[in-house]
Amino acid sequence: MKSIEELKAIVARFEVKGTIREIKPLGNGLINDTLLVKIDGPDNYVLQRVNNAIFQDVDLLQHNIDCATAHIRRKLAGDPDIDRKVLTFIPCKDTGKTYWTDGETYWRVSVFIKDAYTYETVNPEYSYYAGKAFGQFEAMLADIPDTLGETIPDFHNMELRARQLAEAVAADPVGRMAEPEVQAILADLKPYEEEMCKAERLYREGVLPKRICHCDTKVNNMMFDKDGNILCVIDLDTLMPSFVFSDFGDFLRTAANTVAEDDPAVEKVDFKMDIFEAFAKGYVESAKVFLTPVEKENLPYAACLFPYMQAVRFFADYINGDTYYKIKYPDHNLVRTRNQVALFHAAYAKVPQMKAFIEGLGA
Ligand code: GN1
Ligand code: MG
Repeated sequence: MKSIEELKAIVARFEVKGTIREIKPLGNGLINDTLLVKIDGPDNYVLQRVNNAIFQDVDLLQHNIDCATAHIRRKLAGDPDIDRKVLTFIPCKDTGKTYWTDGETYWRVSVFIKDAYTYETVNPEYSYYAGKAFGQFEAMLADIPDTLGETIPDFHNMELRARQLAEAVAADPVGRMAEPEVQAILADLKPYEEEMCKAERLYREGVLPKRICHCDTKVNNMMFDKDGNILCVIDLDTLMPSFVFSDFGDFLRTAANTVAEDDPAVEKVDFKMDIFEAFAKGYVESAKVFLTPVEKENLPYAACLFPYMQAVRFFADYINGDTYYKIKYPDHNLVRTRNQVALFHAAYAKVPQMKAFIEGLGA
């Protein structure tokens, strides 16, 4: 990690206004490093080091973000609260681009949104608002004139994730395949693999579109105002063409779980139907302007796919020796895997109920 003086020098590369008072860690993302920059001036800022081992084309990534935020800004023109409803990235003094690199590390600065709150858990009322907000977010981006690229190619491609797990199992670089529990988890996941790859098949058949999605719709990536209204969606690195299942499924993966994604108490894991219903209602209300019947009828599948895919990703990282996700203790990825496997089973058992609810929402 850089020293405070080095961080200050990085911030000074950007067109920021005011004098820096303090720089301190912010949030708990698993990929990038995020810092709050307190300023004697009109705005505080967020400084982020973009993990370029994972996001290998930061120029493309910021291009996506610049296009998307500009497009949303055009749609919200005239809204007095526009600066809290869409992120503002600060250009770099030298290049005018919204990131700066020393050739090894990549940094960006955005305006810290005032009087906004993020949550790790939400009640049904907030889930309904979140559903509406993600539907609106996708609707606003549906007619973006620019071409956006995949910042992580095939990010939510379940076939690829299954292959990566199989490769990890075959390579077994740190000997974890010798653990009986690892073998048991593998056997537990395998029977569902083909079914979970359904989205890729529908895409090949030409009946499932890709749209610009957020692709990291964890609960804590939404900003609420003090009254519970959604201000904006943050963490836009994974904004890219994907299936709507990404945004629908990943929100529920975090919001409908009775516990956090890394809670070791797997017996407490359950899939909350009230959260599902509230979120689905809000989402379908705002997404119905573009949602096709195939997308809509597969929303319950999406609710299962994301715990499944996340289990596969955490599990592959555990087998690979923890090279991708930040971990806080040695078997953190195994604990996360157990949790997501339990969530997958809980959601899967509720598919008939979910289907009935979605059908009841009408056209
Ligand atoms: C990562 O960095 P963060 O916490 O927003 C990951 C997501 C996972 C999530 C699991 C680029 O997101 O896909 O769902 O962890 N992001 C990337 O908590 O892999
Ligand atoms: Mg995040």
